[in-house]
Amino acid sequence: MKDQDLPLVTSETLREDISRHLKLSIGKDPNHASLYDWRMSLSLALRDRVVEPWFASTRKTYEGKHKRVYYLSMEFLIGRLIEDVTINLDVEEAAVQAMADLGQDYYKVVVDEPDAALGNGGLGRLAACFMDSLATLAIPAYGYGIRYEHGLFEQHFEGGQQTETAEGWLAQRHAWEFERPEVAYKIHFGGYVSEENGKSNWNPAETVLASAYDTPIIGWKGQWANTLRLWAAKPVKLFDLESFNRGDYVGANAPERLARTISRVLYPDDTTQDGKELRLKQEYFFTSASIKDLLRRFLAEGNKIEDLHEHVAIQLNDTHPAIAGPELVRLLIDKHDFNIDDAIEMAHKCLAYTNHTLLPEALERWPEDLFARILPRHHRIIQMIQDRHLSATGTDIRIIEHGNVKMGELAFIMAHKVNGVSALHSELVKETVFADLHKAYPNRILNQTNGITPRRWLYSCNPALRNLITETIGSGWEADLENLQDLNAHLDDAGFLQAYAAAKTTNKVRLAKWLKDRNGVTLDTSAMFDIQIKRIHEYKRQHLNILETIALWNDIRDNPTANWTPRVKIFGGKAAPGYVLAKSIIRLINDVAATINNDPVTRHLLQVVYPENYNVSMAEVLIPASDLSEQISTAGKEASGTGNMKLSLNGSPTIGTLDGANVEIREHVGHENFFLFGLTAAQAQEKRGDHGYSRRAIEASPKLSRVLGQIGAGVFSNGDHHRYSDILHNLYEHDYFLVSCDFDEYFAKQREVDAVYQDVNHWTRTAAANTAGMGWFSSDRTIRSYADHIWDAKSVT
Ligand code: GP0
Repeated sequence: MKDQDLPLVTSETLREDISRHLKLSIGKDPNHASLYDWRMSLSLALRDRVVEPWFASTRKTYEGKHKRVYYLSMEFLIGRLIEDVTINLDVEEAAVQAMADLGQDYYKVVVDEPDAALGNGGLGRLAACFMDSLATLAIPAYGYGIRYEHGLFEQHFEGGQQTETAEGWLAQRHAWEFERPEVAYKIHFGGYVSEENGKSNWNPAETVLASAYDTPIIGWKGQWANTLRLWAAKPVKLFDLESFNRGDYVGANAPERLARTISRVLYPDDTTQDGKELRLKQEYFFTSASIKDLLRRFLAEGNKIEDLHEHVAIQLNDTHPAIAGPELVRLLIDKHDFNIDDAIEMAHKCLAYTNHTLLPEALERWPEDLFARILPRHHRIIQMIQDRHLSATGTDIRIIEHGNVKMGELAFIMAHKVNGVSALHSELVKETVFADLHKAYPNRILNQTNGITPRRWLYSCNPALRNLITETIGSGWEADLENLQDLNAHLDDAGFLQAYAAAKTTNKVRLAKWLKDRNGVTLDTSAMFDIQIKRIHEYKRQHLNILETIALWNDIRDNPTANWTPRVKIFGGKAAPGYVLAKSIIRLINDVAATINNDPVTRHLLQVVYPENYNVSMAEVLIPASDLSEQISTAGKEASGTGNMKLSLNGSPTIGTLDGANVEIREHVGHENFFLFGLTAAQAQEKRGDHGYSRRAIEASPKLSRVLGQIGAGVFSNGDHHRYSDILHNLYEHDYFLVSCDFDEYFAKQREVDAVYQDVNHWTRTAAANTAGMGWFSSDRTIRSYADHIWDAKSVT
């Protein structure tokens, strides 16, 4: 990539553009403009500056006939965009100045933007980081997804219990997108297949329109921009005039309601699937529109369909878009006269699939009758794909089995490459979920360890550390994160360590202020900020953390004058609305917080805070302020984690298990800078065969027995003995996630953390070593590796 000069953006030109947009696009006089009006005007003025590089990128891709990457994902967890754009265009200073000249506070405007929360967690945020890196690396790419009217629900706590309300980011105008009414495809469902002269015809029962909305995604220094194209469902027929004329006004709206339901709401389940018809329709809806769109683009450029794989790489982000295989096969047969074998072969060369979990409840499978009813033609195509696979491999590994269509098997068989998301996870993929398929296709599985974009997750969210890094090693690290290694030469420099600690304090003060404004709580910023932020799930073991908190509380009360290390335990995360035990864990954390925070004996030493509605924007405030990163999943269960990378990069050492990418983080930052505990994946698996292990482990641990006894006695529930019987029963009787077995080692490791924290120099060096060692975890590295090993795609120079 050539480092061309960005067009000069001064605060004056930007100010003029903001004023013009306020007047002509928003229709407001400055005297009457609201915060919203200013935000729209600023966003539009910034968007104007993305358009040129966006056009230029499209032109270059077209002229050079470059291969394009199509990233199909049900989720894109974008967050806010103003800062993203000012930072990538390097116009933050100008924007701050321009707004100040207009009498406005830029940062107030920035935080007024609602998060685009079109995802649940790690999987969706990974897609967003990948879009950032694809643009930064100038790899021609489209992200394809759904323009949900309602993103992930908003979480509230009522009496400590999670409640949910609908999220409404599109209630306001979304300034970043361009509507493309001319780009629309008919998407069909249901009906039946008829045969005519050896050709199959699909006679669908239902049709909706997929209508495109484009958001340009600008890379670092504004050198390249790609497109995030999201599909909204619209009715083919706007309105049923006949019903209206009959006086049936509700019925008249039926076509519209039916269609819009498809892109109405993001399913809020993270790593579980519940086989709902609407979900299958969503998957087919966006996948079909995307495949039709990429074929149209490919043919419009005058290419021959036989060369498709040389110009198109399609990445399936999990199995949600796995129907892409049969859909592409269908279109090649019906519209391009391929025979079935050639069509399958072509689809195979274009498609690759990423697996994100081994949890059985996440593996998508559809009841065959439901599947055949919604997608009758694809059902048959899948049978043909299966037949060919069975005879080619001589195995008995089926896609359709026991009345289910298994999307993992479908994705694996159709793809030319299948990847896991961390070294450990990819090995487990080979040994467990896809063991048989791996034997049948031994060269198909490879690893691509996840990464995070350093632009959002350091440069933008942590200006204090960003400035120190640049002062210390110069700029360049933003797009070449391995440069952070140069910090290693400064780890024994007292001045550097002092500045490093000061940056952390700045961020902790910022977080404390944020929490004060939001929740009215006051934090001791010299206390260790110990943070666990992620979806609430048994395998992530937030309950292990809160049980350890209670045990620590007990110990402090037993001996209040000992040399304790003050801690603030911070939790953030949502539970799937139907996940009863996860919701119980949330309530327990809030109950424990209410008790402990009111204890005059301990409250200067131990505090628990759990701000509601954790999202990308909250992460941007919490992560830079973290001292300790909790990555305590049961080994073998967390595919990778990416929050672990963000925290470590921002100078928050990990207390964690050998799970997911923790293993690789520990190698990169150095074993001495990582607080390891717990069973390994192999030991965990073995332990499960050891009947009665949890009860024995609890009985062998006085601390844990005491804590569980307190919970059962109602210490945190106003004397209610039964409020947490689900959690207690689970721990005593099953404890599949081995909380009981890892408890004592976790508690002991926490006390080791306490001791190191008291040695300020030692602690700061540990934190800084984390930053220095994390360069490899840039999503730029991940994307380069996908480009080389899966897509055969190149950066445009
Ligand atoms: C995995 F299967 N992940 C799934 C899913 O449905 N949703 C989801 O967010 C996550 C994994 O749990 C992860 O380990 C991983 O880093 C992420 O996908 C991206 O690969 C932590 O969030």
